[in-house]
Amino acid sequence: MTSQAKKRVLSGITATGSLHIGNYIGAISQWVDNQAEYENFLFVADLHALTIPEAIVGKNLRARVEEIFALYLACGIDPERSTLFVQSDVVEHAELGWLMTCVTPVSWLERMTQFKTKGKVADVDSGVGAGLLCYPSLQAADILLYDPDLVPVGEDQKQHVEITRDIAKRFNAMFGETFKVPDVVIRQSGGRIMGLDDPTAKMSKSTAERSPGHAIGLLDPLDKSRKAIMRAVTDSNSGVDFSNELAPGVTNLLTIFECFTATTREQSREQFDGAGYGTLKSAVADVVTDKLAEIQSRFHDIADDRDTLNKQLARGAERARAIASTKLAQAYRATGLRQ
Ligand code: AQP
Repeated sequence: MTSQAKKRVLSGITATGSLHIGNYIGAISQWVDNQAEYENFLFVADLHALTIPEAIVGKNLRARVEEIFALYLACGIDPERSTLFVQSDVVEHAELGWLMTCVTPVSWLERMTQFKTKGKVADVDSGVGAGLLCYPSLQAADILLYDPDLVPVGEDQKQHVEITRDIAKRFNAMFGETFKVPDVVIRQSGGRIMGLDDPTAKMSKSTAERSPGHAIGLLDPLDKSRKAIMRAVTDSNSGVDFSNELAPGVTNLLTIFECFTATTREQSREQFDGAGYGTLKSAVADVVTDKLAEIQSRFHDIADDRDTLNKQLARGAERARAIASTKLAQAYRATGLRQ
Protein backbone atom coordinates (compact mmCIF):
# COMPACT_ATOMS: atom_id res chain seq x y z
CA MET A 1 0.00 0.00 0.00
CA THR A 2 1.46 3.42 -0.90
CA SER A 3 1.40 6.18 1.69
CA GLN A 4 -1.16 8.11 -0.42
CA ALA A 5 -3.60 5.21 -0.19
CA LYS A 6 -3.36 5.11 3.59
CA LYS A 7 -6.07 6.72 5.66
CA ARG A 8 -4.84 9.76 7.54
CA VAL A 9 -5.15 9.94 11.33
CA LEU A 10 -4.86 13.02 13.56
CA SER A 11 -4.66 12.88 17.34
CA GLY A 12 -2.96 14.53 20.30
CA ILE A 13 -2.69 14.95 24.04
CA THR A 14 -2.94 18.19 26.02
CA ALA A 15 0.11 19.15 28.06
CA THR A 16 -1.87 19.71 31.26
CA GLY A 17 0.15 17.26 33.36
CA SER A 18 2.12 14.04 33.34
CA LEU A 19 0.76 11.30 31.10
CA HIS A 20 -0.95 8.34 32.75
CA ILE A 21 -1.96 4.84 31.75
CA GLY A 22 -5.41 6.13 30.70
CA ASN A 23 -3.72 8.33 28.06
CA TYR A 24 -1.58 5.35 27.07
CA ILE A 25 -4.49 2.91 26.72
CA GLY A 26 -7.06 5.35 25.29
CA ALA A 27 -4.73 7.13 22.87
CA ILE A 28 -1.01 6.33 22.52
CA SER A 29 -1.23 2.53 22.33
CA GLN A 30 -3.79 2.85 19.52
CA TRP A 31 -1.46 5.16 17.60
CA VAL A 32 1.40 2.69 18.02
CA ASP A 33 -0.75 -0.25 16.88
CA ASN A 34 -2.09 1.65 13.86
CA GLN A 35 1.05 3.26 12.52
CA ALA A 36 1.71 0.67 9.82
CA GLU A 37 -1.85 0.93 8.56
CA TYR A 38 -2.41 4.70 8.78
CA GLU A 39 -0.60 7.93 8.00
CA ASN A 40 -0.42 9.44 11.50
CA PHE A 41 -0.21 13.11 12.49
CA LEU A 42 0.32 13.18 16.26
CA PHE A 43 0.91 16.26 18.33
CA VAL A 44 1.42 17.64 21.82
CA ALA A 45 -1.35 20.18 22.46
CA ASP A 46 0.52 22.87 24.38
CA LEU A 47 -1.71 25.84 23.41
CA HIS A 48 -4.66 23.99 24.95
CA ALA A 49 -2.77 23.71 28.24
CA LEU A 50 -3.04 27.51 28.59
CA THR A 51 -6.81 27.16 29.05
CA ILE A 52 -6.24 25.71 32.53
CA PRO A 53 -4.07 28.32 34.27
CA GLU A 54 -3.44 26.20 37.36
CA ALA A 55 -1.87 23.55 35.12
CA ILE A 56 0.82 25.94 33.90
CA VAL A 57 1.46 28.71 36.42
CA GLY A 58 4.88 28.19 37.96
CA LYS A 59 5.57 25.19 35.70
CA ASN A 60 8.12 24.98 32.93
CA LEU A 61 5.59 24.22 30.22
CA ARG A 62 8.10 23.68 27.41
CA ALA A 63 9.96 21.10 29.49
CA ARG A 64 6.69 19.25 30.09
CA VAL A 65 5.82 19.44 26.39
CA GLU A 66 9.18 17.94 25.43
CA GLU A 67 8.75 15.24 28.06
CA ILE A 68 5.45 14.25 26.43
CA PHE A 69 7.05 14.31 22.97
CA ALA A 70 9.84 12.03 24.25
CA LEU A 71 7.20 9.77 25.84
CA TYR A 72 5.42 9.37 22.49
CA LEU A 73 8.72 8.09 21.09
CA ALA A 74 9.40 5.91 24.15
CA CYS A 75 5.95 4.31 23.84
CA GLY A 76 6.83 3.21 20.32
CA ILE A 77 5.77 5.96 17.92
CA ASP A 78 8.17 5.82 14.99
CA PRO A 79 9.00 9.40 13.83
CA GLU A 80 9.77 8.14 10.34
CA ARG A 81 6.33 6.64 9.88
CA SER A 82 4.34 9.20 11.91
CA THR A 83 4.55 13.00 11.81
CA LEU A 84 5.12 14.02 15.42
CA PHE A 85 5.03 17.68 16.39
CA VAL A 86 4.24 20.31 19.01
CA GLN A 87 1.12 22.41 18.36
CA SER A 88 2.69 25.85 19.01
CA ASP A 89 5.61 25.01 16.69
CA VAL A 90 3.08 25.02 13.83
CA VAL A 91 1.67 28.57 13.85
CA GLU A 92 -1.11 27.61 11.43
CA HIS A 93 -3.02 26.05 14.36
CA ALA A 94 -3.49 29.43 16.07
CA GLU A 95 -4.34 31.15 12.78
CA LEU A 96 -6.95 28.64 11.66
CA GLY A 97 -8.16 28.52 15.28
CA TRP A 98 -9.22 32.17 14.93
CA LEU A 99 -11.19 31.47 11.75
CA MET A 100 -12.88 28.55 13.50
CA THR A 101 -13.70 30.68 16.55
CA CYS A 102 -15.43 33.12 14.20
CA VAL A 103 -17.64 30.45 12.62
CA THR A 104 -18.53 28.55 15.82
CA PRO A 105 -21.77 29.65 17.51
CA VAL A 106 -21.25 30.53 21.18
CA SER A 107 -24.24 28.33 22.08
CA TRP A 108 -22.39 25.26 20.74
CA LEU A 109 -19.39 26.06 22.94
CA GLU A 110 -21.50 26.62 26.03
CA ARG A 111 -23.07 23.20 25.65
CA MET A 112 -19.74 21.32 25.83
CA THR A 113 -19.57 19.01 28.83
CA GLN A 114 -15.88 19.69 29.41
CA PHE A 115 -16.53 23.46 29.57
CA LYS A 116 -19.36 22.90 32.02
CA THR A 117 -17.27 20.69 34.31
CA LYS A 118 -13.89 22.43 34.00
CA GLY A 119 -15.60 25.84 34.01
CA LYS A 120 -17.25 24.91 37.27
CA VAL A 121 -13.97 23.75 38.80
CA ALA A 122 -12.19 26.90 37.59
CA ASP A 123 -15.21 29.07 38.59
CA VAL A 124 -16.12 31.02 35.47
CA ASP A 125 -17.23 34.03 37.52
CA SER A 126 -13.76 34.39 39.03
CA GLY A 127 -12.38 35.43 35.65
CA VAL A 128 -11.24 32.22 33.95
CA GLY A 129 -9.91 32.92 30.42
CA ALA A 130 -12.14 32.75 27.33
CA GLY A 131 -9.82 30.03 25.99
CA LEU A 132 -11.65 27.51 28.17
CA LEU A 133 -14.84 28.28 26.24
CA CYS A 134 -13.18 28.53 22.80
CA TYR A 135 -11.01 25.42 23.21
CA PRO A 136 -13.18 23.32 20.84
CA SER A 137 -12.73 25.85 18.00
CA LEU A 138 -8.95 25.56 18.30
CA GLN A 139 -9.29 21.79 18.52
CA ALA A 140 -11.35 21.86 15.31
CA ALA A 141 -8.49 23.77 13.65
CA ASP A 142 -5.95 21.23 15.01
CA ILE A 143 -7.86 18.47 13.32
CA LEU A 144 -9.12 20.07 10.11
CA LEU A 145 -5.71 21.48 9.09
CA TYR A 146 -4.63 17.96 8.16
CA ASP A 147 -7.75 16.65 6.35
CA PRO A 148 -7.69 13.46 8.43
CA ASP A 149 -10.05 10.57 7.76
CA LEU A 150 -10.03 9.39 11.36
CA VAL A 151 -9.58 10.87 14.84
CA PRO A 152 -8.92 8.17 17.46
CA VAL A 153 -9.69 9.38 21.01
CA GLY A 154 -10.84 8.19 24.41
CA GLU A 155 -14.59 8.39 25.11
CA ASP A 156 -14.34 11.76 26.90
CA GLN A 157 -13.19 13.45 23.69
CA LYS A 158 -16.02 12.13 21.50
CA GLN A 159 -18.09 15.30 21.90
CA HIS A 160 -15.10 17.40 20.81
CA VAL A 161 -14.70 15.48 17.59
CA GLU A 162 -18.43 15.75 17.00
CA ILE A 163 -18.32 19.55 17.33
CA THR A 164 -15.32 19.56 14.96
CA ARG A 165 -17.47 17.77 12.39
CA ASP A 166 -20.23 20.35 12.88
CA ILE A 167 -17.77 23.26 12.59
CA ALA A 168 -16.30 21.78 9.37
CA LYS A 169 -19.79 21.43 7.88
CA ARG A 170 -20.70 24.97 8.92
CA PHE A 171 -17.50 26.42 7.44
CA ASN A 172 -18.05 24.46 4.20
CA ALA A 173 -21.66 25.68 4.00
CA MET A 174 -20.61 29.32 4.60
CA PHE A 175 -17.50 29.49 2.41
CA GLY A 176 -17.60 26.49 0.07
CA GLU A 177 -16.20 22.97 0.36
CA THR A 178 -12.86 23.37 2.19
CA PHE A 179 -12.55 20.77 4.94
CA LYS A 180 -12.92 17.01 5.04
CA VAL A 181 -15.35 15.88 7.79
CA PRO A 182 -13.46 13.24 9.80
CA ASP A 183 -14.81 10.22 11.66
CA VAL A 184 -14.22 9.62 15.37
CA VAL A 185 -12.74 6.27 16.47
CA ILE A 186 -13.15 5.08 20.08
CA ARG A 187 -11.48 1.87 21.16
CA GLN A 188 -14.03 -0.75 22.15
CA SER A 189 -12.52 -1.44 25.54
CA GLY A 190 -10.27 0.98 27.42
CA GLY A 191 -11.79 4.16 26.01
CA ARG A 192 -12.43 5.32 29.57
CA ILE A 193 -10.00 4.12 32.26
CA MET A 194 -11.23 5.17 35.69
CA GLY A 195 -9.36 6.55 38.70
CA LEU A 196 -7.89 3.89 41.00
CA ASP A 197 -9.00 5.85 44.05
CA ASP A 198 -12.47 6.55 42.64
CA PRO A 199 -13.66 4.20 39.90
CA THR A 200 -16.65 6.46 39.17
CA ALA A 201 -14.35 9.25 37.90
CA LYS A 202 -12.23 9.16 34.73
CA MET A 203 -8.50 8.86 35.33
CA SER A 204 -7.22 12.35 34.50
CA LYS A 205 -3.94 14.25 34.53
CA SER A 206 -5.24 17.19 36.52
CA THR A 207 -6.87 15.04 39.22
CA ALA A 208 -3.63 13.04 39.45
CA GLU A 209 -1.75 16.24 40.36
CA ARG A 210 -4.10 16.77 43.32
CA SER A 211 -4.73 13.16 44.45
CA PRO A 212 -1.91 10.67 44.85
CA GLY A 213 -3.25 7.15 44.21
CA HIS A 214 -5.64 8.39 41.51
CA ALA A 215 -3.56 7.52 38.44
CA ILE A 216 -0.49 5.59 37.36
CA GLY A 217 1.86 8.02 35.62
CA LEU A 218 3.94 6.64 32.76
CA LEU A 219 7.04 7.98 34.51
CA ASP A 220 6.04 7.07 38.09
CA PRO A 221 8.46 4.92 40.09
CA LEU A 222 7.53 1.25 39.71
CA ASP A 223 7.14 0.58 43.43
CA LYS A 224 4.81 3.57 43.80
CA SER A 225 2.74 2.31 40.86
CA ARG A 226 2.50 -1.18 42.34
CA LYS A 227 1.36 0.24 45.68
CA ALA A 228 -1.31 2.40 44.02
CA ILE A 229 -2.69 -0.64 42.17
CA MET A 230 -2.64 -2.79 45.34
CA ARG A 231 -4.64 -0.02 47.08
CA ALA A 232 -7.14 0.44 44.23
CA VAL A 233 -10.74 0.76 45.38
CA THR A 234 -12.84 -2.38 44.73
CA ASP A 235 -15.77 -3.29 47.02
CA SER A 236 -16.38 -5.10 50.29
CA ASN A 237 -16.35 -8.57 48.66
CA SER A 238 -13.16 -10.55 48.93
CA GLY A 239 -12.78 -11.68 45.35
CA VAL A 240 -13.87 -11.65 41.71
CA ASP A 241 -17.29 -13.20 41.19
CA PHE A 242 -18.44 -13.12 37.58
CA SER A 243 -21.85 -14.55 38.49
CA ASN A 244 -22.73 -11.18 40.09
CA GLU A 245 -22.38 -7.69 38.75
CA LEU A 246 -18.75 -6.63 39.17
CA ALA A 247 -17.96 -3.43 41.10
CA PRO A 248 -16.72 -0.54 38.89
CA GLY A 249 -13.25 -0.75 40.49
CA VAL A 250 -12.98 -4.46 39.65
CA THR A 251 -14.14 -3.90 36.07
CA ASN A 252 -11.57 -1.11 35.77
CA LEU A 253 -8.74 -3.39 36.95
CA LEU A 254 -9.85 -6.12 34.53
CA THR A 255 -9.98 -3.60 31.67
CA ILE A 256 -6.46 -2.37 32.46
CA PHE A 257 -5.21 -5.97 32.58
CA GLU A 258 -6.89 -6.83 29.27
CA CYS A 259 -5.55 -3.73 27.51
CA PHE A 260 -1.99 -4.37 28.66
CA THR A 261 -2.09 -8.06 27.74
CA ALA A 262 -4.32 -7.88 24.63
CA THR A 263 -6.73 -10.38 26.17
CA THR A 264 -10.52 -10.51 26.10
CA ARG A 265 -13.04 -10.36 28.96
CA GLU A 266 -13.74 -14.05 28.34
CA GLN A 267 -10.05 -14.88 28.85
CA SER A 268 -9.84 -12.82 32.02
CA ARG A 269 -13.00 -14.50 33.29
CA GLU A 270 -11.24 -17.84 32.92
CA GLN A 271 -8.15 -16.49 34.64
CA PHE A 272 -9.72 -14.51 37.51
CA ASP A 273 -13.19 -15.88 38.29
CA GLY A 274 -13.07 -16.83 41.98
CA ALA A 275 -9.65 -15.24 42.55
CA GLY A 276 -9.09 -12.91 45.51
CA TYR A 277 -8.76 -9.20 44.81
CA GLY A 278 -5.12 -9.39 45.95
CA THR A 279 -4.41 -11.89 43.15
CA LEU A 280 -6.10 -9.72 40.53
CA LYS A 281 -4.31 -6.56 41.71
CA SER A 282 -0.97 -8.31 41.78
CA ALA A 283 -1.46 -9.56 38.20
CA VAL A 284 -2.42 -6.03 37.08
CA ALA A 285 0.59 -4.55 38.90
CA ASP A 286 2.91 -7.06 37.16
CA VAL A 287 1.76 -6.26 33.63
CA VAL A 288 1.60 -2.51 34.22
CA THR A 289 5.03 -2.22 35.85
CA ASP A 290 6.61 -4.43 33.14
CA LYS A 291 5.31 -2.04 30.49
CA LEU A 292 6.32 1.05 32.50
CA ALA A 293 9.85 -0.33 32.95
CA GLU A 294 10.15 -0.77 29.17
CA ILE A 295 8.79 2.73 28.43
CA GLN A 296 10.90 4.41 31.12
CA SER A 297 14.13 2.81 29.99
CA ARG A 298 13.55 4.02 26.41
CA PHE A 299 12.38 7.43 27.68
CA HIS A 300 15.62 8.09 29.58
CA ASP A 301 17.75 7.25 26.53
CA ILE A 302 15.65 9.55 24.34
CA ALA A 303 15.48 12.44 26.82
CA ASP A 304 19.24 12.28 27.45
CA ASP A 305 20.03 12.70 23.76
CA ARG A 306 19.06 16.39 23.44
CA ASP A 307 20.52 16.86 19.95
CA THR A 308 18.45 14.09 18.42
CA LEU A 309 15.34 15.18 20.30
CA ASN A 310 15.71 18.79 19.09
CA LYS A 311 16.16 17.57 15.52
CA GLN A 312 13.04 15.43 15.81
CA LEU A 313 11.03 18.37 17.19
CA ALA A 314 12.17 20.58 14.29
CA ARG A 315 11.67 17.91 11.63
CA GLY A 316 8.16 17.08 12.90
CA ALA A 317 7.14 20.75 12.85
CA GLU A 318 8.51 21.16 9.32
CA ARG A 319 6.60 18.13 8.04
CA ALA A 320 3.39 19.25 9.74
CA ARG A 321 3.71 22.83 8.42
CA ALA A 322 4.06 21.58 4.86
CA ILE A 323 0.50 20.23 5.08
CA ALA A 324 -0.97 22.81 7.47
CA SER A 325 0.19 25.89 5.54
CA THR A 326 -1.45 24.65 2.32
CA LYS A 327 -4.73 24.05 4.11
CA LEU A 328 -4.64 27.39 5.90
CA ALA A 329 -4.03 29.17 2.58
CA GLN A 330 -7.07 27.38 1.15
CA ALA A 331 -9.18 28.47 4.15
CA TYR A 332 -7.98 32.09 3.80
CA ARG A 333 -8.93 32.05 0.12
CA ALA A 334 -12.34 30.53 0.91
CA THR A 335 -13.12 33.31 3.40
CA GLY A 336 -12.02 35.99 0.94
CA LEU A 337 -9.11 37.15 3.09
CA ARG A 338 -6.75 36.17 0.26
CA GLN A 339 -7.16 36.07 -3.53
N1 AQP B 1 -8.96 7.89 31.56
C1 AQP B 1 -8.81 7.77 30.26
N2 AQP B 1 -9.10 6.61 29.64
C2 AQP B 1 -8.93 6.49 28.29
N3 AQP B 1 -8.49 7.48 27.50
C3 AQP B 1 -8.19 8.65 28.08
N4 AQP B 1 -7.74 9.82 27.60
C4 AQP B 1 -7.59 10.70 28.60
N5 AQP B 1 -7.96 10.13 29.76
C5 AQP B 1 -8.33 8.86 29.47
C6 AQP B 1 -7.46 10.05 26.20
O1 AQP B 1 -6.13 10.56 26.08
C7 AQP B 1 -6.09 11.50 25.00
C8 AQP B 1 -5.50 12.79 25.47
O2 AQP B 1 -6.41 13.49 26.26
P1 AQP B 1 -6.18 15.02 26.58
O3 AQP B 1 -5.01 15.18 27.41
O4 AQP B 1 -6.13 15.82 25.34
O5 AQP B 1 -7.46 15.42 27.31
P2 AQP B 1 -8.21 14.73 28.47
O6 AQP B 1 -9.07 13.68 27.89
O7 AQP B 1 -8.90 15.83 29.15
O8 AQP B 1 -7.06 14.06 29.33
P3 AQP B 1 -6.92 14.02 30.90
O9 AQP B 1 -5.86 13.06 31.22
O10 AQP B 1 -8.25 13.83 31.53
O11 AQP B 1 -6.37 15.44 31.22
P4 AQP B 1 -6.99 16.65 31.99
O12 AQP B 1 -7.02 16.27 33.42
O13 AQP B 1 -6.07 17.77 31.71
O14 AQP B 1 -8.36 16.91 31.44
C9 AQP B 1 -7.53 11.64 24.48
O15 AQP B 1 -7.68 10.80 23.37
C10 AQP B 1 -8.32 11.17 25.65
O16 AQP B 1 -9.60 10.72 25.25
